[in-house]
Amino acid sequence: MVAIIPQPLHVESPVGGAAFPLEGAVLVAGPTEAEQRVAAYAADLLTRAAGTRVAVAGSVPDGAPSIALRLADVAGPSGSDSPERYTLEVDGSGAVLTATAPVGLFHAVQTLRRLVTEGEHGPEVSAVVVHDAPRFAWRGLSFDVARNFFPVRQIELVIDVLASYKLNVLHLHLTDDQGWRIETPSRPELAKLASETSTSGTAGGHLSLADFRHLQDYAADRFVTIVPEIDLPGHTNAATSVYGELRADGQRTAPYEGIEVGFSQLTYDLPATEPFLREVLADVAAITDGEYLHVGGDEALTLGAEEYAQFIALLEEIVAETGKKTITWQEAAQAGTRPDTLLQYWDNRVDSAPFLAAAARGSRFIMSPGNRAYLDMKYTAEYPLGQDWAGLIELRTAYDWDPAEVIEGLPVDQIEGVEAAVWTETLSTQEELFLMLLPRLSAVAEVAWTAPERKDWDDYRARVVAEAATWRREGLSFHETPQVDWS
Ligand code: TNX
Repeated sequence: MVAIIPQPLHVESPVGGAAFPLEGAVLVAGPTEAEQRVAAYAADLLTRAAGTRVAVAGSVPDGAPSIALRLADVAGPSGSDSPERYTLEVDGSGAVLTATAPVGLFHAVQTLRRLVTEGEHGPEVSAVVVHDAPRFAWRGLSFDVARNFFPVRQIELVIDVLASYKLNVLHLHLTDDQGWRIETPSRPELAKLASETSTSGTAGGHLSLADFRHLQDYAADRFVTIVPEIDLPGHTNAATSVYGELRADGQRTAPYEGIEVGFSQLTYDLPATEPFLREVLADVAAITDGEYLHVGGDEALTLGAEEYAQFIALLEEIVAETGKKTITWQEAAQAGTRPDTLLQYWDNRVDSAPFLAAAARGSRFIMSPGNRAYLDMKYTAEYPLGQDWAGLIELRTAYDWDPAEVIEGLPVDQIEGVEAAVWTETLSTQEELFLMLLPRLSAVAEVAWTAPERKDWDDYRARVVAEAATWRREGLSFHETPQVDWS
């Protein structure tokens, strides 16, 4: 069985097609730095998957099987013009991976890795032809490192998993009531004084500028873009615990280690507020490679509609002045966001009229419906980790949905893509984090990548079994849901 996740657009397994052995196989790639980097990544990935060394070479020794990476103008399957499209052809002599851009080669490598099986005479790759391209351009995970901090190595592991499922955005929720997790040079007190708290009572922490630089490079090597979120004007207790001048009463708030939401806010009319926003957002923009800054906008429950709208307009103006584009959570739609502000949909309990109105103004959406994509929801009522306000999310629930059907009447071409989200009020260790992410993140990845007519629960359920071997090998925990026969 060809067990690729996410399911490609076209897969053909020629009847009686021969496999090629990985023992003695060499990788060859075009001369550009990008191709050579993908080849080096492929060598490492295939070596780990096969348990035998697969190395990059300048040329192929006579008769040796080869894995060739080529940049060439491949026609997209079903007319796709996605720059991420790729073709993978495997026969008895080796594999040819073709793409118009390095990112397509990278995706082809991830597909190839899943074709490695243990044959009679060692690891091999079976004959197949794959033509593939994504449904949505934006495929990500929102990761809350504010309620509990997760150190650089654990964020790297998350990036590796994203890349393996062809997800291309890591949205880092860097600030919240419980902590400020990013160094901001204009306001060094924030990370210094407000990062030692967390909901688990554990040490806390923050990313230094060097950490953030490193993570962006690590992600870029895997064709993942980091989107930083500074959550404003609610979810701001960490900031007000440092600066009393951000409060109407001038008093610093107490550090917060609970899991309530919606109680904290900035105050628009205070003299300290706008300089704070400008300095912090300029700092974050200056260190961000990607084109987007996420400014939150969720659950500012203590703010009146008018003051909230003033904040959203100011945040959009400031972000635009830094040269970046704005993302907000869905609530900002009510404030009348600019058409080029991306809106992230999450709370499926509310009326969709404001989103349809925003869509009519030209807004585009990232779909993160809480009842499908919130991977901090429990699998079942008895599951020890997670929350349940958006519902219980067993694997099938995370799999069986179509982003185009979440907001009735929203034109599908205004859906930029899909993000899963993992909030971490109840999660503080690597083990807990991955129990919630896996296997569900692979399901949401298929929602984001795979054409709806190519999705099938029973087929996915059979394919996901093979992932467990990789997770075990990489030391990643996962929830052995009874919806899958893992044996
Ligand atoms: C809602 S989703 C929140 C987060 C919480 C999450 C817990 C969103 C934009 N706001 O602040 O962490 O629920 O599930």
